[in-house]
Amino acid sequence: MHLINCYTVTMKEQLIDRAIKVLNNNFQDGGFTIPSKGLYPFQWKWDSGFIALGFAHYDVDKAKSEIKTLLDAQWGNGFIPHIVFHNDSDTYFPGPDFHQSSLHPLASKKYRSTGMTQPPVFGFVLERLLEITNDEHGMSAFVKEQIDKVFDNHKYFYDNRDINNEGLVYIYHNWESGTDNSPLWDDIWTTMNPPDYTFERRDTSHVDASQRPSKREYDHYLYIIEIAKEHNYDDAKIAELSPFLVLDPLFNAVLIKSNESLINLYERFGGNQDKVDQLKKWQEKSIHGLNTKLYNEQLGAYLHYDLRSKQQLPYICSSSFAPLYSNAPNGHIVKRLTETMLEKFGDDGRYLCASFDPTHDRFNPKKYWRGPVWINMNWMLYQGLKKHGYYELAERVKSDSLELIEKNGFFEYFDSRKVNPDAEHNGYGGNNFSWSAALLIDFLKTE
Ligand code: 9WN
Repeated sequence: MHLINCYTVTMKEQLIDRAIKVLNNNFQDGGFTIPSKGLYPFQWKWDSGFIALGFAHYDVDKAKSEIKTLLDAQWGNGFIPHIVFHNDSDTYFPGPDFHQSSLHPLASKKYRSTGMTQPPVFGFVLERLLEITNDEHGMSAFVKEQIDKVFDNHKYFYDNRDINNEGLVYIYHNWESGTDNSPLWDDIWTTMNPPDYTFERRDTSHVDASQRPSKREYDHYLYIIEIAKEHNYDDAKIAELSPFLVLDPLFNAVLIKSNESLINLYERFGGNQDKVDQLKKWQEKSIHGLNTKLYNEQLGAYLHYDLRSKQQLPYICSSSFAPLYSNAPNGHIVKRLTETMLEKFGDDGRYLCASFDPTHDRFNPKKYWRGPVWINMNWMLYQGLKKHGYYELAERVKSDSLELIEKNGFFEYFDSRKVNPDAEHNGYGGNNFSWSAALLIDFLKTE
């Protein structure tokens, strides 16, 4: 039996109180929330979306502020950066002086940021805020105020990053995927030979190096940015020259899910028929693209597609199941995905859902996106499994997430092995991590 089923109301309340403390401690004077003190001292794009969902359950003003501060950094072309440097901090590398977003002519004049993005979560976040709120009137007004910025962000993606006109948008950096050092990228690193840069890592002064990417991996990460900077972050040049150019099933599934939400919201508010029509056109093409170019029937999973080598990358990871969160997969595909998840990731000795295939020799149970369980991925998988009627599996993903946090704390990621011979606890990376706290609140408050 999973631990969470034995929880009393008091135990749940205590967990929620602890989560609230984490979030409130990470909230900054500027009205935004950092993911984790020291390790991540700025505002991150997809973190912000998940964080807002936690706040929405107990402090609506903070939820709104989180979204506003992030969307306020949108560029003139609709682009939303992955880090907004509202403040100065020397505990993170690479910072604003390295990224130099101002090289792009349409970059925000108000905020320094990176010149790359992250999964477009804000469509579904706005819709979820309306599901959570007790103040439908006030929240509708807020969503109406913000929604066009999210639409413009989707337009940016379709106008600039769907280079084959197939409804699938590229990412040009592993940091855009959100799943930074996944073993998926190893094949791409072998096609590159970046300089051996000299720089001072900051992450490994907060977290044990065995849980973080290697120095050589960072060389690759910096090299791709140097190329983008040489071309002032111009999208067409990046599409032509970046050694990393990938169609990511997580990124595209989040875009599709957020399209769905934008359609629902615009239809609910009325007007904006032109935007609804446009979203529906994008959506049809994207779903077709996802199910043809990224789905692999033999492996029973969605895969990444490398636009440079023009082939699917044959690895299964938690992103392979992310389309469950959207309406894209049909009944047959949903069934295949759940079979693959159970067969490869779901034996009794494991918490769901490891970030990379535990049966593969590139799996590493402790290292960042090379194996550990991440709560934001589990939250999306839970929503998706529930929506497609796989209630038992959904409950397992949820109770595993809660048990991992309850036993270990609000860590950034967790070892999927139930009996872990390497450590006293299964929590790794940054502690007091904001989205682990925020999504625990959403899990427990919506029971
Ligand atoms: C680079 C903030 C971010 C998350 C990413 C996670 C990690 C950054 C890093 O932290 O990435 O963006 O420096 O390692 O991989 O998903 O948004 O929490």
